[in-house]
Amino acid sequence: MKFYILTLFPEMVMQGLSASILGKAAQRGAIAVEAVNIRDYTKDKHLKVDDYPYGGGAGMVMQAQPIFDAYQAVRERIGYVPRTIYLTPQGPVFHQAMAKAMAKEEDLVFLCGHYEGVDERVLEEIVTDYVSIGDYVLTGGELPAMVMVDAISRMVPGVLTNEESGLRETFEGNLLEYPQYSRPKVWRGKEVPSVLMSGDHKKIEDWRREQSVLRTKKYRPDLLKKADLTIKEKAVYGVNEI
Ligand code: 6GU
Repeated sequence: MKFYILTLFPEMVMQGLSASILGKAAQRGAIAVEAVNIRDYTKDKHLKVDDYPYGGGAGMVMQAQPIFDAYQAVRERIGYVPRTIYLTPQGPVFHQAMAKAMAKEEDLVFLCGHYEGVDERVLEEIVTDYVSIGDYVLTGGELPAMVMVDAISRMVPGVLTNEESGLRETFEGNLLEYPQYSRPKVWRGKEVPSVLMSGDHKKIEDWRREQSVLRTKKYRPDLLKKADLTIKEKAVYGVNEI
């Protein structure tokens, strides 16, 4: 999977995505990340990439030409019209199933906006998906792009080791993860739950499942409605059937 991130802040994106698991995955060639500097494509002699909005109002608007030319350079290089995501609070909210679906693409292009927005005409020309990462406003699309690249990369074969991908995951089955403990057995007077030291794998599995359901009920009751629960679990935990 190759990610192309069209941005005015290429260093920010590359720094954020070169550490830890994604950095190692890139070294192995499981993913590749390329930040494309929109400013490199401006035809303005002062390297300007924004201008005042027609009709007036606060702020500046990113102009169509540099963005379109940056996009075309990628498009010509890969030889087809790629899925192109514009990060905007006006899109549908990103979720795990979207990450999974996008991980199947060969290439993904992200357009990171700034200032008061992007000239609508270039969005109409190149964008295939409008995506938000949540109901709050950020100063630019870079952090959302990094969030999406992280979540999508984890779903690309070869990015996580066997052990990492074998972990039961939050949002698999719409349940939150159970609590984890490591040494020491007692820390600040707090003991590790004894069941985890019992060596009884069935009991441990049942306890973890119960903890997942209880946590989801407590912190994300909205998710619990969609969770894969057995009839018995629904009765025990008081989850209403439709
Ligand atoms: Cl994708 N972009 C910006 N600028 N703000 C956001 C967002 C995206 N998602 C939530 N807030």
